[in-house]
Amino acid sequence: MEKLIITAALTGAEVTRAQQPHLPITPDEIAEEAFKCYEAGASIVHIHARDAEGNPTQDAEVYRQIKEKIAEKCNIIFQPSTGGAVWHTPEQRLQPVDLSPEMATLSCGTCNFGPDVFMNSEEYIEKFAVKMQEMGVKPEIEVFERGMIENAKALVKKGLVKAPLHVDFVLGVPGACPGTPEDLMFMVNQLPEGWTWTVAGIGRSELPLAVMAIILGGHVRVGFEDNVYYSKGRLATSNAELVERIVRIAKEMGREVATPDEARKILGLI
Ligand code: KMH
Ligand code: ZN
Repeated sequence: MEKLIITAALTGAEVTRAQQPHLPITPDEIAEEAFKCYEAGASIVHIHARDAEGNPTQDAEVYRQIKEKIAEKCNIIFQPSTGGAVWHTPEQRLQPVDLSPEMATLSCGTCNFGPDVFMNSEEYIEKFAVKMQEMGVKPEIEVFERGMIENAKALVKKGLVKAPLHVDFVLGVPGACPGTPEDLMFMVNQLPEGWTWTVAGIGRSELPLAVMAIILGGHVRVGFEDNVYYSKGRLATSNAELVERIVRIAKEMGREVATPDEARKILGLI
């Protein structure tokens, strides 16, 4: 089996300090947390920037600061969000791609997102894909619902992205696909040969789906964006604590953990 790529999704756009007192918000805090996750065994950091008031921002300048501060500390793969928050415009969301990061997320369809709607029309999915191709950015395809896999396949057919793709199944978002083992299995079975995948289980589904991914040869995403708890009723003390647990479980199961450069090879970044 390939080595395990662990992504740490540090901040997200929705989580607040009231929900998770250890949430990293400033560029310095995010870079420090990224470094701790790198030391723990993560090879990718998925980043959402926040402004000085702690609100989600897609401002390229803030992402640039975070990217540079992380690069000063370690060689972890920097993966900014183009999902942003549900209220960001597509143009705002696309800004971090101007920094030519190695990867960025590309959500491949529209779904409910709690009380809101996470809007990704065909027109904008294609615009995002074209821009990423221009900037030499590998998309991580965010899949919240089954049809989004077909939208990603359509992008390949149109030559807007290059196969094999790397997919992140985001399962358990209220209003979208639940995070049960059956849901993950069904999704994985729809992927074309050679595509790679990771799973971000939301809330209590984070750990069981991560364990499934370790067993099935997929990869794992954990972090405060998806889940602020270590166990029922006990908040995690850091994103790194969640990464450390995945490393321990993977080792116990005989699955080695990829370094950032090993992850780059698996994902075709080098
Ligand atoms: N915050 C969500 C609305 C991504 O990062 O690409 C979208 C999201 C996906 O988090
Ligand atoms: Zn995100």
